[in-house]
Amino acid sequence: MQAHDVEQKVDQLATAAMQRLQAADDAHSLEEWRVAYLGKKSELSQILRQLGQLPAEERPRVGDAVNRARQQLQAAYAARKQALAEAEQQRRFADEAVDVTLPGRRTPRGALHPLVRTMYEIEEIFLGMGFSIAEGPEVETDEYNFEKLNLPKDHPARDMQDTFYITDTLLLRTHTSPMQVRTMERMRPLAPVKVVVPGRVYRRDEDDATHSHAFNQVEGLVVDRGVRMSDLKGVLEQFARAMFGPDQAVRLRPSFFPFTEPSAEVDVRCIQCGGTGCRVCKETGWIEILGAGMVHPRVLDGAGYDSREFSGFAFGMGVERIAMLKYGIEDIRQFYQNDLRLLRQFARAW
Ligand code: 2U9
Repeated sequence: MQAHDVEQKVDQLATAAMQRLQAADDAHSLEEWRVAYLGKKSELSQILRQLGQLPAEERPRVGDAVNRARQQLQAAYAARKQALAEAEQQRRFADEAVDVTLPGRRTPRGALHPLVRTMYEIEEIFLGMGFSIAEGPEVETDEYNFEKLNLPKDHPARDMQDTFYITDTLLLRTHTSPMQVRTMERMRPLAPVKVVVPGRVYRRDEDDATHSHAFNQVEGLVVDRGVRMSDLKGVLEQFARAMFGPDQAVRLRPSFFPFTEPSAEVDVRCIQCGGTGCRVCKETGWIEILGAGMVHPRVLDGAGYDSREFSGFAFGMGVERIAMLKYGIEDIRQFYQNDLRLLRQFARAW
């Protein structure tokens, strides 16, 4: 081969290589290009190895030409490599850009259901008066739910508390009172007994705006020597003021419950109108919030507290009713529908 031909071939190779370099647009194709044009098996390397076949006086010229071509390709390779690296970095900067001026995403925070909150508020008030809290099973025996509360079989007052039976003797409790009986039996002969029992209860009832077949109660019981009706009134007055405002007045109206004698229904001044008369209190100025009475001697004796030595008072309230009055909710069913439009109105820190 003539030196002239070799030089021409080197030129052609360099030109082709420079063109192909522009097509190498990632690290992989760039490496393939390097192996093809600058590698040990590249044509340039082969030409260099075959230099010895040329006449001695021509070798330096051809050698120079090959080296110049090599240097040109090496420089172009380095430049291309850096350009690709910079382009890749720019792409990643763009891809991974974070707009630190965007508003943050808030983590939604849960809150207590208004019924649970009301329950806690009620519990807190009685804890403040020295009561303990007890909870018991929702599935009860006929004996504890009825018999021990002076509601014998075929007593007409059982109609008021018709419930869901599981067997002849097992049922869903109609009030939390059975747990108060259990508390007395467990405490006996200690005194005083001062306990409130919150929990879910059941009645065989048609659901409407103010009734639900399952609802929540807080009941309370005090048993000691010398407990009087005035103690009942004082405790309930204290409760009404803590729950509905410091100026609250309470009123007791005679009533009947099988487990208390005497019995009373307890009213507070209307929360809506303050007593002048409105739709909420049906123009009476008073609103019923709970039932209460002196524990029936038969209930005391049945739980092991001799009614000649001990007396007591008890009360019961529907948590839904209290929450409806306090928060102005007009339909009891709204508590159970989990509609966030309602629940969010009560979503504040406890
Ligand atoms: C024992 C002795 C007596 C609990 C009482 C009431 C009056 C009462 C109702 C209020 C609204 C039920 O949720 S409601 O429908 N309760 O009127 N409850 S006295 O008397 C007891 C409890 C336990 C051992």
